[in-house]
Amino acid sequence: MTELERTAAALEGAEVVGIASHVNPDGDSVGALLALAMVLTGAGKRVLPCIPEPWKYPPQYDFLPGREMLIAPDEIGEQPGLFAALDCSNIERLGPLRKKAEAAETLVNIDHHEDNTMFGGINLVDAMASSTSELVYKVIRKAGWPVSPEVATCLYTGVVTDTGRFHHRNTSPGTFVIAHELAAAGADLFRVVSEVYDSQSLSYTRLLGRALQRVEVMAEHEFAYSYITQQDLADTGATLPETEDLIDHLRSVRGTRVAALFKELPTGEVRVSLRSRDGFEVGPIARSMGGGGHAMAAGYTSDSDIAGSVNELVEKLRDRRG
Ligand SMILES: [Mn+2]
Repeated sequence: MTELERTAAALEGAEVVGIASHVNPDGDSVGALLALAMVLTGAGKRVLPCIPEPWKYPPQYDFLPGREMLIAPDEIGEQPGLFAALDCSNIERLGPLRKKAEAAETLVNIDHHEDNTMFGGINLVDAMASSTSELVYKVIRKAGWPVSPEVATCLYTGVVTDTGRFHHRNTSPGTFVIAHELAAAGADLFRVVSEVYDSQSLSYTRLLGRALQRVEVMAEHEFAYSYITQQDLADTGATLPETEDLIDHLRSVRGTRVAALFKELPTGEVRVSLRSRDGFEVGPIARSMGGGGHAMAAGYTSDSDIAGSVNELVEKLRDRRG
């Protein structure tokens, strides 16, 4: 039996299913979560879908169908027999939901991060997949459950956002096959791009302006970076979850291969988002700093302030060049 068959069979046999995205959820984890929650509910299961910190739901995904099904982690009264972790490279990514996940009879790990720790009893992990939403789509098809237009819209959102609109290296011919099938199933293609990409808030637009104004390039490291402080958020009214795609503006600076965005957290720590291209891998750097992610899109959290974290990263870039 393949892991895909095992995953489909486990879900088919389950009665009560907990499902969770990772902390600081993105479009892929939210899309996969809502799609699986709707499909399993349709299949007659009792479904407990959660994001670990409900107040961190990214507002650009408010339009997604199924959102009203989400419950808060402390509202999970019963222990689900099966727990599905979506888009989590390790079990810590479940935050406060880790205990429920570990206590489940069957823990299913559905993910596409190359550094996945295989923490599940069933590990449907494929680093070649564009997104976790793609893997969830395959599970749904394997089990023979119907893909409604609402489910297709959620999964399409995951594919579109994790590939950067079919733009990043994880885009393959198979990605377009799945996009085609989701479009044919009735995914609302225009709504997805218009809600996710063409409807930024005025506050975020102003924050973006600040971040772009501050971009610095260190030519010797082919490195572009910028930063956002808590003061910037207070001044503009923007929130951190809105800044998920801001780094793509930094990655496109000509002559650079590595981009970083330093975001000051309310705790004073700094969240460092990394992107790279043309064969440069930032995944190993993020892991060496206690973080994780993909080869060319990764991140970590630093205890230093913004200036200190810039220096830390420059040291890492220097090491890598020898
Ligand atoms: Mn993903």
